[in-house]
Amino acid sequence: MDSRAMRDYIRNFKLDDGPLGNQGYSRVLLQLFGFTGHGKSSFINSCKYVVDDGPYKVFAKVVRSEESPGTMIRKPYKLTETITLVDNRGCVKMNRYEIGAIYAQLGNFLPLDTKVKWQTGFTDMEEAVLYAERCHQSSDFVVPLLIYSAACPLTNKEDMKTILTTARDITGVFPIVVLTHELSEHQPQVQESFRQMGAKNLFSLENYTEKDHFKTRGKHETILKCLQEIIKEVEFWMLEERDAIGERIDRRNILLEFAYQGELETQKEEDPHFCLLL
Ligand SMILES: Nc1nc2c(ncn2[C@@H]2O[C@H](COP(=O)(O)OP(=O)(O)O)[C@@H](O)[C@H]2O)c(=O)[nH]1
Ligand SMILES: [Mg+2]
Repeated sequence: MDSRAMRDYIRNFKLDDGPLGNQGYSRVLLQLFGFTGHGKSSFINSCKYVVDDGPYKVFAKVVRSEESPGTMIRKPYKLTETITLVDNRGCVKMNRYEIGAIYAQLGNFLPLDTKVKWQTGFTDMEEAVLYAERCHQSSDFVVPLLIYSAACPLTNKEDMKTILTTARDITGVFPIVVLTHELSEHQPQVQESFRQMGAKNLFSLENYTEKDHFKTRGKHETILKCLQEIIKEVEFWMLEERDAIGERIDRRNILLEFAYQGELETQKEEDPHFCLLL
């Protein structure tokens, strides 16, 4: 397919068109996650650029933490009638709380476009999840997208693998890996590491950026191709019979279990005889 055909395919994709219909889902949420500075916001802007096919615009800005200390905003960007990209808060340290918060974001258990407190414990997490239940987010088909810079060789593959598999358990979909900075000399090594971790859907690309958004066929086609392949995955998953509400309940339980175990470990570190009663 050429650029125009890919763009039309992406723009025209609808969940209703599959043989089983939309099965209770009204949109696809591409849930971006990963380390701060690896190119999440740039990827959103690049996707808008290639799909809208207009002048380059900055939609997703870098939200500096000092602007809203202790809070986070999950910002949605509508790409097409069906597809919305979500700029989740990036993580810096990958400690237990950050990872718990990433899972809550990925599973779509935190509200969109609202400031929410950064959860630090089980009760916080439970409250946030109960709140999200009222926002009717179960009609979102969630696809996790790990944005990772190929300029950063992986130092802890075990931790990354755990994050990928837990993200799969919480969303029902193994994360699609998008490697940015594809021109980096470390790219082959980083790509191989992710393959070893079981990432089958792996895309390597160079984002358009504020400084360099000179339109090239190569960049346009690579980003369009990535979006097209993601949609094909969604079409494939939608061939199976699904239960939007049931899936959500199962995943909420996985998330709360993770938060509960985290709370237990923290309390035990403080008091070895501690026992959390629920
Ligand atoms: N060379 C290059 N720079 C990139 C790429 N993606 C992002 N950047 C730059 O990396 C910096 C951080 O990107 P940003 O999108 O804000 O990362 P985020 O924190 O994950 O949202 C910015 O200065 C971008 O211009 C890429 O693929 N190649
Ligand atoms: Mg950002």
